[in-house]
Amino acid sequence: MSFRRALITGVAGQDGTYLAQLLLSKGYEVHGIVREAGHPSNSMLAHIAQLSSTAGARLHQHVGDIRNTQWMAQLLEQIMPNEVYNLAAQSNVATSFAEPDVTHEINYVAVNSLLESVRRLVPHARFFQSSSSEMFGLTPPPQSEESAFLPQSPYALAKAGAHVLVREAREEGNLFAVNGISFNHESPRRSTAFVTRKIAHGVACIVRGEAEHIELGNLEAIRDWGYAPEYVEGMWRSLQHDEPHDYVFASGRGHTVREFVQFACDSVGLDWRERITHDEAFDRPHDVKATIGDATKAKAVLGWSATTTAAELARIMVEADIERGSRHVSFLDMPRLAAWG
Ligand code: GDR
Repeated sequence: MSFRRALITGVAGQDGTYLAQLLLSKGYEVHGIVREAGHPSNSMLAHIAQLSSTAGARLHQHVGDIRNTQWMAQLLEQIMPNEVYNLAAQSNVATSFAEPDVTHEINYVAVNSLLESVRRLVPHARFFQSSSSEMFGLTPPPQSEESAFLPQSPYALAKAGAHVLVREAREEGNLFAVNGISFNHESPRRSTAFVTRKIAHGVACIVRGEAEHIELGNLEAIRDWGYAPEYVEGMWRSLQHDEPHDYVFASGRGHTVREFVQFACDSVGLDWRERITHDEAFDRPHDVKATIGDATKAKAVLGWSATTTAAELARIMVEADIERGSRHVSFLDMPRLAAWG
């Protein structure tokens, strides 16, 4: 296998850690950007580095902010990556209503600068942008690469803008640039700011007798939930193809938030009806009603498909939260992934 070097922005996040593990297992030298040295969110990376000393030696962390254009350019020149995965984002839709400017800076302006730097300094590098199903907003499911963007949040608006920049960089700037439009993808490495992990963590607390209920917002929203390690495989495959394209990564199955609660409760024999309460603090000014993806193209071109069902995902996440106990550490999902190191 020829030697490959990848740069991952947002490497300490859920997708970043899974992708780093995948690339290390394939022999890559992996450079990842983290925001702060020593931050608790970097603990999973440290753990990955310890899984195998040879793979760990190929994992390099760089501390900085992707909004710092000059620093990012210097880093690109220093690393000269063959592949760049832009996973860094203000990724919380609810937060974007409260912090639209920061969301715009990170999710749109910084992507523009990064594309410019890639074009100027490493034009042969392959570029992956983490696009989002939220961009479809009001467009009813099923949503594919051809569906219209009708964003309903500052988050979705910024992601849609970045998506267009990446497409232009491919079509007019001759970059090998790919948008991966991922639908919701979850794992025990999710933070509790997202509903699936909040539910899994809440169920584990109920099982331990530490809580009675889970307080949630909109239960009727329909999402297409898949298992994150499968989605980073799709990201990697999209950069190995002969030509750059945009792809939807999704399971093609939609469930309400209420159903996800039911799956999580069923996995430990709880009656979900007795376990949820509504708290309007978690309602959003606008909430996307339904996203269900059509990943036909990813299957046909990349041979990629999502296999883990939402019910299996809920069980995996609840089990991990029960195993973790009340320690709140983030060394999650390690038995399953030890083999990847
Ligand atoms: P989403 O994920 O906004 O779809 O974006 P999230 O898990 O935050 O919300 C999913 C749905 O659950 C409803 N909901 C709640 N959400 C949260 N976070 N907390 C609650 O208490 C709660 N109660 C109900 C929400 O209203 C929503 O309808 C995720 C992120 O990962 C994005 O970065 C990514 O782009 C998209 O998925 C695809």
